[in-house]
Amino acid sequence: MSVENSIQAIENSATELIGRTNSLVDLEAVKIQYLGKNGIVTQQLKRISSLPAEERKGFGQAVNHTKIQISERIRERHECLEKISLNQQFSDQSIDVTLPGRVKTLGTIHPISRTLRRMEQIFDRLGFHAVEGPEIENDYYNFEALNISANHPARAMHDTFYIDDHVLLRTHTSPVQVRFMQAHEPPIRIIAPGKVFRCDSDVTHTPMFHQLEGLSVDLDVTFADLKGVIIHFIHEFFEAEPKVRFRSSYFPFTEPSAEVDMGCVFCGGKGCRICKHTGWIEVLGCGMVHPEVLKHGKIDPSQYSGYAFGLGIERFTMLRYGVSDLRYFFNSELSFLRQF
Ligand code: 2NL
Repeated sequence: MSVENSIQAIENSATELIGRTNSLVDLEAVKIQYLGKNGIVTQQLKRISSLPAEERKGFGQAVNHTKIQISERIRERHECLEKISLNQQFSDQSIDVTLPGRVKTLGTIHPISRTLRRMEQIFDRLGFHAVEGPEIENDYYNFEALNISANHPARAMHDTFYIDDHVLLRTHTSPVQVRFMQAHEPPIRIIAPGKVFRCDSDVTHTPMFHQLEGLSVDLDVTFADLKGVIIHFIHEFFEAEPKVRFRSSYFPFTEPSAEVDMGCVFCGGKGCRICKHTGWIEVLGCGMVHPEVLKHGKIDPSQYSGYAFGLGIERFTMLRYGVSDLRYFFNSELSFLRQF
């Protein structure tokens, strides 16, 4: 083989090796193998001094040419491998913007809160302002001020949670209204929503439930005003105009007193399971504030009159949303709560 041919063979084998490298590390190894201090090409250059003078020039030129060619192939391959690695990096790190996002589960408003807000809105438009008061009360505000005598069955241990002889969990939100009367001159137009507690637990009773009471005290307030407000409220709340009837009843804190029934919204009055085949559903209690209760509220009954009413928020929620069991409101079952 001629000298030129052997140099060409070195170039060919280097070119082939370079073309087969798949990483910059491999390429660097080939570079060292050929152009390094003890590389194949470098060794050829070292041979020059041992050649006869007339061969040196041609040999030197051939080796240098090969060295330049190999360097150029390495440079090209380097560029190519760098591009491949960069593209690999891009595709590894790329973000697929078409993938679905992470689902954020949002909470929902509890149906009791929804009903409460709805009631507050309706009464707000009628000029009633919502007020709150303590859930832990004393027997004066919970019973005495409401004309509930000491021997009244509601005062018994089995109906009321007592903390001690005089301190208890309120059994209705009426104490809020008594406190409000004591602190404000008429005209008074308030609603008192909130938690109430009774020592009672079965399929249709929970020891804690929610009540909304209303109170209006002014000059010349009559039962007709009460009827107007209650009928309007029922029509607004149910977004329908069921019949409403006032049935004579008794509460210690109102006189006269009435219970209010509305035509069954489920059967249209024909009779069904929900209205127990009467065509009527009892929804609230009301009446003209008893003069003794006005006096406890520091209001002169010879000058002012007032009406009051009380309703259960759970019951209204069940009727509006068709909830069949009271216990759904308290057992935190997500499949139930997510419907609202
Ligand atoms: C019911 C309905 C009612 C009242 C609550 C009340 C409050 C004051 C004065 C007079 Cl401060 N009355 N509230 C009146 C009538 C009915 O609740 O079924 N209760 C057992």
